[in-house]
Amino acid sequence: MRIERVTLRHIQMPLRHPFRTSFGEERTKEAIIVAVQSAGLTGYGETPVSAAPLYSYETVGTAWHVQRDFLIPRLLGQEIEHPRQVAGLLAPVRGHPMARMGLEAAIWDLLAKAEGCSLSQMLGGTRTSIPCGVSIGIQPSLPALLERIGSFLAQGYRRIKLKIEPGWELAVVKAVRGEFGDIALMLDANAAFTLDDTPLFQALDAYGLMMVEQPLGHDDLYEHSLLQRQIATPICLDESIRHAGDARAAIEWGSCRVINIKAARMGGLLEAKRVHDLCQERGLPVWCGGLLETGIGRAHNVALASLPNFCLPGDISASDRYFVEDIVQPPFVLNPDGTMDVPCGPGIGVEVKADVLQQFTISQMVFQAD
Ligand code: OSB
Ligand code: MG
Repeated sequence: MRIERVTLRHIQMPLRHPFRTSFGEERTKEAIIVAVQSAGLTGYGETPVSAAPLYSYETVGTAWHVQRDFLIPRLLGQEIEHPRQVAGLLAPVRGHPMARMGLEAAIWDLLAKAEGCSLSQMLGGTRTSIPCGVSIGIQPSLPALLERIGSFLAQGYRRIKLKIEPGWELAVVKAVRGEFGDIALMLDANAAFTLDDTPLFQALDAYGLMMVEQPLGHDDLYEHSLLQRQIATPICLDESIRHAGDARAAIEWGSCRVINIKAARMGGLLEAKRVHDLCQERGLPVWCGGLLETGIGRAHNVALASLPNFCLPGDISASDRYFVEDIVQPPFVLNPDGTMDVPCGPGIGVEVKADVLQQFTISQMVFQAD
């Protein structure tokens, strides 16, 4: 298919609840929504960047610049038969995985729609529904946190992930175990600790956590390997794993026992699948992380999470956990058993609501092939 036209939309959507992590608080979900058109079909993708470079170095501004000036010119007018060609066309550009992801994901959707198959099928997915967890930000107080956990458990979520930072960790875990007993519980530090905090992680071993995510440096593998040797709780890496090469090093060095796969962090679904396949070969479980995506990015995440080695509940929650109104129809909903159905229609399998998308768009740019 010839890439005829690409549209970028910078959107801002109010989040239903502020999301606070060790690196900051988000009240608004920002993203670049990418639409790629060919032969009367439109494929959609999402670049889930934030306003500030706090989770990753990319921002709305850097992603827009790199897409507009370097990535889109390499794709416009090209004949693409399989999404794997995208990585080749974009190979001369270094880094900027989230900028790449929006474009690559839109082309996956476009080509799946052209073939009349679902994105899940095209990726090699085997699950028709996926187990869901929820990631809960740092709360203003302990009672507020306990209430929030209670309401998510009542909805059916199968595992709870708590964001932690220095001062919001051991006592919180103790209180949560006291209130809710043996629930599936894990922590995410977003790189807020150092090796000096090893005794804290040793103390957390007593609480039977499923895992602790990214306790140390955002770009570190070595110190995580030292920490993992000294604690029983499995370490899960998020920020540090940028591609299959990092995953291989982390496995060889014993830096983690679980990997959080986010296609946006890895530059696309193809690289995410590579990490999935490698972990499957090496016996590491993986789960699908999230970046507070709209229904478009969520659809890509759900399709990815239908691959066989996504055996743990991920950070894929229902649309209503994030937004009053999602930009896709139907919205993503949680089944009472804590699972979510994998859409089976062509491509991402959900319709983009043009009016709602327009309502949240603050700027837009169209690129046309000659
Ligand atoms: O570290 O996994 C993370 C959200 C924004 C940035 C980083 C992270 C997160 C989440 C939320 O944990 C996951 C989600 O529900 O999308
Ligand atoms: Mg994380």
